[in-house]
Amino acid sequence: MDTSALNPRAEDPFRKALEKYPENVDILIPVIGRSGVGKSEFINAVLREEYGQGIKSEQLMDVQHTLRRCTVDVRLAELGRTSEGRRVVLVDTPGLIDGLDSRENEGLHVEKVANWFKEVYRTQDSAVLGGIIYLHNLAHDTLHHEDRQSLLILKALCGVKSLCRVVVATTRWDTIKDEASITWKLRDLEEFYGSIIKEGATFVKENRTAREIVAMAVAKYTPGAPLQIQQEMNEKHSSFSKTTVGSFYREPANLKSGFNAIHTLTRRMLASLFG
Ligand SMILES: Nc1nc2c(ncn2[C@@H]2O[C@H](COP(=O)(O)OP(=O)(O)O)[C@@H](O)[C@H]2O)c(=O)[nH]1
Ligand SMILES: [Mg+2]
Repeated sequence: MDTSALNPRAEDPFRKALEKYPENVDILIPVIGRSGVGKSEFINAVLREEYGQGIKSEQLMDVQHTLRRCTVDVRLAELGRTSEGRRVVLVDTPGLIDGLDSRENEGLHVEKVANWFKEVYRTQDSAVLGGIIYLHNLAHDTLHHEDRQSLLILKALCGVKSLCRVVVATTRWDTIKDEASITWKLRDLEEFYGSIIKEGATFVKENRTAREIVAMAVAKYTPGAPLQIQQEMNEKHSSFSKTTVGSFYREPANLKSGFNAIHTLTRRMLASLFG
């Protein structure tokens, strides 16, 4: 991949966001969410914006063309390095939940994401974690069980204190022609993600470019604040199954009870909307 200097323009939202980071460092921006939500496509959109349509297909992330998940491993997509040696690296991840997989398989994919966060903790000098982009499919007409479970997994990975690092953005704006429908959907989603927005997560309400969303995540620099999964795996040396998120797969009841709490919240929200 062409790694020529990124050198953002003066008005570029990247410029200010990048300046907060130490020089000569990779800024890692993981893109996470449910399987099929458009994580790989989102990263490809950034790569195309950055390098133009001439980008080679092997430089792009694999995009899912069937109902089954296709991103099964963590994969990195590097943007160019600035003259100060800062480089944004987007991280494509396996879906947190697919809905078609067995619970055991779902757990294995989340474990890969958890292990990646564990690795990042160990490479703090050369690479630092920026914000986390969490994607939601705007084209869905209803909130699914998997959306609630995926949100629980996000919360368990981050922990309450690190939810402020999350940028929630939506995909598939191009498939919805009706402006009013977009407004309604966004309003409902803002309520759905209210519990993390309250903790400082950003919910992107406008149709922003993928690159602008990455800049928002880069701006979420919180040095020296490990995620809950890093505290558990790196600092307490817990195995994945002993972590908060790992316990969802060890004891399915944990995910169910968490899910029930969100379900009650959603019911209350709907009751307040529709009486
Ligand atoms: N129309 C449209 N299709 C999208 C968008 N984002 C993703 N897709 C399609 O949705 C499918 C799943 O996308 P993918 O990036 O593989 O999802 P991932 O599992 O989250 O990585 C692919 O067929 C994509 O082309 C979008 O914003 N608009
Ligand atoms: Mg993918």
